[in-house]
Amino acid sequence: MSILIAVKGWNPDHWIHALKAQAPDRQVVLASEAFDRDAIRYALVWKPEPGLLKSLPNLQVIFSLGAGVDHLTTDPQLPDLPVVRIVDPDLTQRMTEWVLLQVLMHHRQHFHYAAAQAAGQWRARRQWGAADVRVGVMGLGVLGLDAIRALKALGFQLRGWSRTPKVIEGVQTWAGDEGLAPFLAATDILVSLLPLTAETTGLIDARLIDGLAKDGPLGGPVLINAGRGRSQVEGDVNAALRDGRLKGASLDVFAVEPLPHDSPLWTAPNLIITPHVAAESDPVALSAYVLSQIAGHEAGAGLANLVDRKLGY
Ligand code: NDP
Ligand code: OXD
Repeated sequence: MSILIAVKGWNPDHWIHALKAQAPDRQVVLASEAFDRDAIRYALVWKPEPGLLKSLPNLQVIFSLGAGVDHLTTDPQLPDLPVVRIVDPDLTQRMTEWVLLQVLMHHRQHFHYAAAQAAGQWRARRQWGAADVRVGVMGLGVLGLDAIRALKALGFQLRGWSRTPKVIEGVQTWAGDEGLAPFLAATDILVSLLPLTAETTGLIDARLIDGLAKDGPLGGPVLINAGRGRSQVEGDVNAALRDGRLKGASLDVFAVEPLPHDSPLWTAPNLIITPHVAAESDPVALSAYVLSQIAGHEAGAGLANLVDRKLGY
């Protein structure tokens, strides 16, 4: 009943150590080393080589080591097996920290004060209140709802948009294609926590940006994206930052990661770039999550947080 770890761009040793420390009786193997394919029952993966999972004849469950599963759904040979994604307080808390940090950077006029400091100037500006600012969250799932909970405590006006309708106390919500325009028109700071699917690919384009509210206290709309890079049209975001249609932006995710050296985004004004670190997958916390799911599965209790293969998230 071996566990296979296949991670790209992460240090696999951290995962193997965390799993072995918490489950010393389990055999844990790395995809980068020789292993017995017949023995693998569980695969813990982040961007596995296409075809790897198909080559494991006794595989029972695939665990995505991230909350997003587009790194799997793009594998045309993905076997028809349960795919479990990460839903864990540690990862959620990390994302909420990042969202709060970015919303506050723009709300509290970070770029103005950073420029003033660099020039050695004491340049106080009028500061509006959180209650004057409308923050709109796209994606009202595990991460979107927790970000809303924390933003609410700071006093922002809250808007939300999702695929299916939601009722959230203190939040004005819209759903689906027809709900997008009114949601955007009522949003000063847009936070995207959407999964990447066929429907969300390229969604954040010039048209969407131009639909955001222009009458808010910040002097123009702000885009914050920690969902997936392919949801944004990077040329459109870059152009909107340069011509002022976007007052600012914070991006953690990009169509190509690492962001290529020649991307114009590196020099776009009022843009904060972080290298896909908004909510890192912590090996210790997430090994505990995966092992408890395996224990439940083996006890016949079923699996939680299964991906809907038709919806793609
Ligand atoms: P969930 O599956 O819990 O929530 C997804 C939300 O997106 C749901 O509210 C869903 O609507 C909504 N949604 C999906 N498709 C559409 C659509 N076409 N139109 C409108 N709304 C849509 O996911 P999580 O909150 O756990 O994670 C969200 C994403 O965050 C991940 O998929 C991943 O891409 C990203 N992520 C990024 C990280 C980082 O470090 N940058 C770390 C972790 C995650 P409905 O409720 O109606 O189903
Ligand atoms: C995730 C991510 O999906 O790190 O968890 O992007």
